[in-house]
Amino acid sequence: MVPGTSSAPFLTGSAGCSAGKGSARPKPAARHRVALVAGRCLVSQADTVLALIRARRRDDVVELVRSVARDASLAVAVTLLADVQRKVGDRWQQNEFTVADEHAATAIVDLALTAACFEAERHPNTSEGTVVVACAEEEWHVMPARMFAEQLRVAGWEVVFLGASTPAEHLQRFLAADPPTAVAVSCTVPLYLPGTRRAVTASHAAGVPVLAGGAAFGKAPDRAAAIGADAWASTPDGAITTLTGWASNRPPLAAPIVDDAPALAAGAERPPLVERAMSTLASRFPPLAHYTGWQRARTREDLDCILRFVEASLLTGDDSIVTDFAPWLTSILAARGLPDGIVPLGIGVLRDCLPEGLGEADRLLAAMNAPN
Ligand code: B12
Repeated sequence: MVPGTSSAPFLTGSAGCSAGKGSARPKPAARHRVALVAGRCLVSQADTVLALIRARRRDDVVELVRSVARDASLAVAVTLLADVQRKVGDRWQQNEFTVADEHAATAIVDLALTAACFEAERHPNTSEGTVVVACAEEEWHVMPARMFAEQLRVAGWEVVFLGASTPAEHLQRFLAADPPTAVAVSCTVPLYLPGTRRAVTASHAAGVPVLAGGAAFGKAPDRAAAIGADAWASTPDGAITTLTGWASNRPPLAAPIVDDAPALAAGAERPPLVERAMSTLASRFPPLAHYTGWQRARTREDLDCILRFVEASLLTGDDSIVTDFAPWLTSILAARGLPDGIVPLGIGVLRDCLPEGLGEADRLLAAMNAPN
């Protein structure tokens, strides 16, 4: 699908295999004592940390972040590390960082976060309660969940951290065995909101209320309410207010506001739909005929990804999931040299192949394709 390139996966799958156009490692800067500045502008500090990471100065990163936690707070250190991670994500999106660059950066950020946690002063345990923090099924963005979990711990809560992608059934058994005050479910990418909804249902089956958070929920409580979460928070302070209330007064468990039947129906149609779309794409996009098996598999995955964003939108009743997705996808593809019309072409093919009865999915695909 990409004229003039040999590796030509179609949509987002291209991101995972690109060489990365600006991935050359900068020359190590002259060794200098890292400025330990709690009050300094975090944006420039994030640039400093990123430069240190690129120069493979792991220990300097750890020392800098520890000092921020010591001199300011864990919250300030987390804000700094989150800024760094966003920059890493932006560079990956722009095809300047490979996945390997991202992994190398995240590994150092992980270590720095651990060091900051040991440095930060922990409030004496107020015995308010225990919170289990988990990522939704299929969600592998552990770092955001951990950033949140560690701040909760420092605030005096007992935290049990389950890490990445926890299957809903296993979460339910875990919670039922020793019910905590609450479970905090983290979801970073809207693709994993269906798994988050299953986590909510499983937690409720164990009688435990759910606090939802993470970038996939956007900036308002609506998506969390749609999938039945009992509360949503975007900051540790907001979370603590809710959790403190729950510790003294367990809330009645909420029910989802949006019916999941349309999303499930669309999900059931997805595999045959993707196959039909691959055939149609072959007739509308001749280079597909020359794709390798690997490239065809990536193309299939990418069509699947578009449909999963549509399902997430159906599940939450929130069109902004698809309207935000389209420009993101376009920027990913543009950075990898794909032609301008590639996103509308893929979406148009999916629309033409939709079976009867998926009118809402069709409407969302049209919204995805509408010019901003
Ligand atoms: C590192 C990383 C990965 C790593 C994660 C490793 C790890 N240990 O976490 C790996 C390699 C696994 C990965 C994979 C993918 N990634 Co990624 N990843 C990132 C990256 C660069 C950093 C993540 C991070 O550390 N964030 C830390 C901070 C920045 O996150 P935060 O949301 O602000 O977190 C705070 C709050 O949300 C809150 N919070 C979090 N959870 C909770 C929970 C509760 C209850 C509460 C109250 C608060 C709360 O507290 C946090 C701290 O303050 C992000 C970039 C980004 N902007 O986040 C991309 C990013 C999230 N990834 C992205 C994508 C697309 C993917 C993949 C789909 C790529 C692919 N084609 O395979 C896969 C999905 C894998 C999966 N199944 O989950 C996109 C998502 C875009 C979108 N439209 O949503 C991003 C934004 C990159 C980009 N700029 O395009 N990724």
